[in-house]
Amino acid sequence: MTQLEKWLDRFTERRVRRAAQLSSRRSTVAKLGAVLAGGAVLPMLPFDRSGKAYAQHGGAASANKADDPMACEYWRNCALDGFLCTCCGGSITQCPSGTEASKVSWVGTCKSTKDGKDYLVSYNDCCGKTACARCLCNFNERERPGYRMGVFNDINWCMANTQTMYHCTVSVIVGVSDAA
Ligand code: ABN
Repeated sequence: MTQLEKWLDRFTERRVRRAAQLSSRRSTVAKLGAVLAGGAVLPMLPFDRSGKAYAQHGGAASANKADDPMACEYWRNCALDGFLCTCCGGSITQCPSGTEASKVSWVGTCKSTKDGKDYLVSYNDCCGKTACARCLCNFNERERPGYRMGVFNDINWCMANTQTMYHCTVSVIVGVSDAA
């Protein structure tokens, strides 16, 4: 199964589960159970470090990709899980037309290849169209499981928007570390 197929599987599963929960009178009990079970089990689960390992894998070619906004390896994408908006008719910071930025987001801290500084990057999902399905990327530097929501990337952040359909993800710099 390709990475894209796996991602679409997870995406579809989540939507179906969510629809089922919303339509069931037992959803409150189910949610409570999920929270209790999740609280007990999640801390025991291993972190997925595969994206990081993949990021560290390349040589000269990946150095060039680190400066290419249309490549998964672009330096700002160090904690991005989703489709790059640069491949979907948008830009690094602009959602494609017909979509709007998610009202909530997750953040990552990525080292710039230009000046070596650490930047705080806000990843906003773009919402309102079906999944773009181009340039699927999954990097997880400093990413944490769902109980640390602000640094959790494996969720559809369009959930707080009126249009909840996920299309792609932009990465916006919101801060810089002045540590040397
Ligand atoms: N935050 C990107 C994303 C969207 C939908 C499902 C998983 C991950």
